[in-house]
Amino acid sequence: ALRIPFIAGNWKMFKTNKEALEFAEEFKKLYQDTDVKTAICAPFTQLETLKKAFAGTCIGVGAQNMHFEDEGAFTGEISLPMLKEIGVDYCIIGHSERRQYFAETDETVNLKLKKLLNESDIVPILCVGENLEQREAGKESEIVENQIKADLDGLSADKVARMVIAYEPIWAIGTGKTASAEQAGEMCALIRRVLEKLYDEDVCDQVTIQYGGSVKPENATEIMNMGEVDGALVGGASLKPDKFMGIINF
Ligand code: G2H
Repeated sequence: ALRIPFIAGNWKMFKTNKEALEFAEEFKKLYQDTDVKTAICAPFTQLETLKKAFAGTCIGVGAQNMHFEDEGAFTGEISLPMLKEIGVDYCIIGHSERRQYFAETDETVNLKLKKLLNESDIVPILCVGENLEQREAGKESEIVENQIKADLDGLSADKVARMVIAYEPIWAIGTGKTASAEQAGEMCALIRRVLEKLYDEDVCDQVTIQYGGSVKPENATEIMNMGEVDGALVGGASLKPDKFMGIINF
């Protein structure tokens, strides 16, 4: 395969530091002899704990959000220099829950991507995807294409090539409803075609494209076997080491 499979966990707002450490100790023992890359995207308070716990392993650590300014009067926010100091490897940008509940827009997503890619080696995991109404109206391709265009606006090809993009249909998130493997494959293929149109074949070959939305050990194989799906962004099923390993060993 051209790209190494990449399965990332998104813990959302789960686990205390103590619980994160317990997970890490168990997960380290399980994650061996695999060619699949992995990372845990955790709440800010657990990032340092996880970086220390995973030191000397290939297990990456990611944040779930970041502000686009270096510092300022932005109560409750975390900046790139703060993440850099901890040494995080990844940062989720534009997750649908941030777009839905915290007023994230394509514009702020774009500013955050520019900040990350132009000023650090942290790999963004950009989330895109349509909601149920848009899917039922047959507008999913148009919606996702427009999101990608707006989110990547002004970014150079060499920067985009380093990114991970996760296709997460909003109607399949935490609902137990999974997109069919075909739907996941089709949309990941569409994202790659959009990248080829915007940049070139080289860039589009390098970008890792994940599917996200109710991925579990039971459906991981089918989804991962779809041509253009390089990985998965896993919420609920990433909270338990053995379950998450079941997906990594798809
Ligand atoms: C989608 C996904 C992780 P879950 O949000 O980003 O969560 O696997 O729980 O549907």
